[in-house]
Amino acid sequence: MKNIGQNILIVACTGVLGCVKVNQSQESTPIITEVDSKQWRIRNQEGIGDHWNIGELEMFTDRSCQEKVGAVQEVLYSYWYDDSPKQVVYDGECNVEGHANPNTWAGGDQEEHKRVGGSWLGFQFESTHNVECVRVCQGMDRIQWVENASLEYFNGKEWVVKGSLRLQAGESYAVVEQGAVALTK
Ligand SMILES: [Ca+2]
Repeated sequence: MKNIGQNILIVACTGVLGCVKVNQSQESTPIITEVDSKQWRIRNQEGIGDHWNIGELEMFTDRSCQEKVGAVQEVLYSYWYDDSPKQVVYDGECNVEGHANPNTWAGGDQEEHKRVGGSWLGFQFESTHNVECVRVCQGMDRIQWVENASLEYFNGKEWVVKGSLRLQAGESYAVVEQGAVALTK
């Protein structure tokens, strides 16, 4: 975790988005944004060789990755390759088998899904949260997992990038970091 130095608390309000609290560091970066949203997703920030495979996705409201967000209302995804039940991505089983296994999510393998930003997986929760960390159980085959992803939330109008995530093959935890997201739509 980066030292954010001495912080200045800024509360910015707009009619559409409500109030967003921003801890702005006097050391230039990072800027940690607190935002409450029901809808969160992770999105690939590098090209994918095949389908992105995720067997479990968890989100946490703290940067120690202890306070897990529960009460999933709906699974959000760019594409769902096979007939796996949507619950497989939040059933507590850290499936890393990949290859469109029945107990994993597999995104699309067409070019539009393999390009940067072309695949995403997330949740709509029953209540709003501020996500700071994710646990992801990805496939182990290098063409089915990504190292660089973004964490995004829906603000009522559009998806907004909160920051970047650095993931690993199989199971990994990642705390959101600011910047370093080169989103190509
Ligand atoms: Ca699972």
